[in-house]
Amino acid sequence: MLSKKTCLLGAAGVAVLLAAALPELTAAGKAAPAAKPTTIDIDNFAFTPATLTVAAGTTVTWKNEDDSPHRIGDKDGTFKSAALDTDDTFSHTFAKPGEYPYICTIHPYMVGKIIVRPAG
Ligand SMILES: [Cu+2]
Repeated sequence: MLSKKTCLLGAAGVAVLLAAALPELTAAGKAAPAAKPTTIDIDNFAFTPATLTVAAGTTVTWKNEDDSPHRIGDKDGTFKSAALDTDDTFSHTFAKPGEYPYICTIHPYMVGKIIVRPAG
């Protein structure tokens, strides 16, 4: 009787240990990519890359490599830069998943899109 009881407790104990260990391993594996900054070059009146997919929480930086000023803004007003002169940068952190089409508000034919996936 005693040995049977001990065996049952042992199986339950292993299950508890596994349940405690697995979420930690999963979280550690997915934490790294979200913190990586990402840069979009503005060159020759175009955004490169034109479409960028990032994890939620990622900070995206635009850098103006043109001699002409550019000003970034999305259609919903979520983010908006000042006019960027040559070598100026603008950064925005995308906290919420979704699609964010944007343009250069000085040259509206310049279009780009940020796609934000849920973190993890
Ligand atoms: Cu422009």
